[in-house]
Amino acid sequence: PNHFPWWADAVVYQIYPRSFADSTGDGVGDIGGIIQHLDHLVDLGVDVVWLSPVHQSPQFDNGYDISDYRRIDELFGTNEQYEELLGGLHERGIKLIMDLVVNHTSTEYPGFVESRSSRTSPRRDSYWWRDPRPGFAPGEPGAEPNNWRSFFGGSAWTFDEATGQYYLHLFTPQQPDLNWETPRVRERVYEMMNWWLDKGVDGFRMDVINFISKDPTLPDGVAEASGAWGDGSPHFVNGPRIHEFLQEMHRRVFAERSGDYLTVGETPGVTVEQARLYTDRRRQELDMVFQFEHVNLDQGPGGKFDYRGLSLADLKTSWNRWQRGLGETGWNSLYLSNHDQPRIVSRFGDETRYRYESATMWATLLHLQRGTPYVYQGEEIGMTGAGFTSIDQYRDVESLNYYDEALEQGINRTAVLESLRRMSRDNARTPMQWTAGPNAGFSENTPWIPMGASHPEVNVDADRAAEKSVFRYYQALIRLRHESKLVSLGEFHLLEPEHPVLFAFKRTYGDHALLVLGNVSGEDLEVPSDLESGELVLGNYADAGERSLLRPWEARILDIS
Ligand code: TEU
Repeated sequence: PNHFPWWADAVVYQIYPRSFADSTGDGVGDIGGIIQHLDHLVDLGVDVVWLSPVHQSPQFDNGYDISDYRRIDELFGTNEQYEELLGGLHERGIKLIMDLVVNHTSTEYPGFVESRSSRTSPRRDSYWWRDPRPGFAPGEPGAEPNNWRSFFGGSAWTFDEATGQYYLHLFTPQQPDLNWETPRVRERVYEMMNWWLDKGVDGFRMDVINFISKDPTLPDGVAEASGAWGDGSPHFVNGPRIHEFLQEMHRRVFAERSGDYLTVGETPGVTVEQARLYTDRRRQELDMVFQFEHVNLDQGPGGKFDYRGLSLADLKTSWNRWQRGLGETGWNSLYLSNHDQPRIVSRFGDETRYRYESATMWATLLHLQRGTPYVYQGEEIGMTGAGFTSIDQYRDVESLNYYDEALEQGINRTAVLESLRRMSRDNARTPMQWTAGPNAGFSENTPWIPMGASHPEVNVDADRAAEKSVFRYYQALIRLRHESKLVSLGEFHLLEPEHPVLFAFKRTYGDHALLVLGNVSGEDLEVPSDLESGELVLGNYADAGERSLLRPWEARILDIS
């Protein structure tokens, strides 16, 4: 039955608040700035906004370290302004989902302050505290309770002098992991979720939600072949009680409610099989998840800075597996950009000669799949990577830690800066480019992070006035999804799986069918003769061209019903 929920043909827009628009002149984006640009979202045609965290935070990880879950940080504004934003979006028919960061809190969260105050604190079991490894003196290398590593470098454990124990943090030492084994922890999370839903929030994007269940014995991970690197991920990714916890969350938060909500779990390391479990609507866990297979394809075993380049065949295989695997049961999110990923036009496209063509070609391949597309701020105008050349321009803790670690390991500075130029999260975090004015209209004062290199040329005003407008192309893609059940629900069929530069697939729904073609290269491409027919629905070149040829980065959608 195709009675899918409202989000089956919805498009979500992600706002990274500190880089969207600054209304107070302090160089940091804020809620007032978002309110000033709501009509940009209306024009684009999106249905939902996912707002990255604006809660009170010491900002060690740009707000993914929360110290008060019910208070908006003054850096971004007030609780009243948040309610004004919520009202402003709702009156425009746009929903707002909140970033839910509950795998960990900030070390400044009162519950952690209490937990660390003594071994007998009533909150001690809200986090993961462990003695030094037997036979080791506290603080001595190797004394950490296990060999898990933080995603941001170093051990996942920090020694706390006051109580002589270590606490677990999969991310920065300022982001201690909550212990979900403790019922009170879960209760507090559900209370907080209900508090925000009662205020009218329309759902949540759940930060690393598949990390919340750990193997409570916290066993050592398998030290990778490269030596000391302890990979604890088998013991905290998709852990033993994850489905139990998510089903309990659903019962305690959503089951009694009748509104139209959206939940999307960020689930690094998830497989198609696991995603079927997370998103099978009969299991009442999550509506959809962010998987990471396609955004890890250009990396080697050393992780994101071990750059290997993208093979199109791998991407076609991966996307086909996800489209087919969640074709009957479950649901896909569709994304190529977010605040953690390099900008797509610089990563997999051509940020110079064919910026418009490659941005719109990738958008076509993504938005014509079955699933819910996510548009990251700036993606709709083809914004490019930061183009930073000095470590002084970077702000992201992951990037700064990598720079120090890599230099310590003897990797030469040029290579490290090249890795950052390509893969740093700051590539997506340079300020949104609105106008040709100072700081591209983002702020009247010096922004918290340097403007991206493309800001003089690439901005909303210039793009929307241009002959070749990425924004107008995104409008067309989003309109197509809203108008066509085939686009939102049709079955996916990959074509030409072996072709090295042609990405071709079909979507079928009843007796309708669309053919989608993308030339993933900067050269002309001969189109296989059986893919020439059909009525042009949308293309990213001004004229229809020849059916036997795809021009550089050309995308073509044909009705072949
Ligand atoms: O990201 C989780 C996550 O998987 C990241 O470690 C990601 O793999 C990495 O950034 C890619 O290099 C979420 C948030 O999106 C991220 O911004 C936070 O830093 C992180 O969790 C901790 O909250």
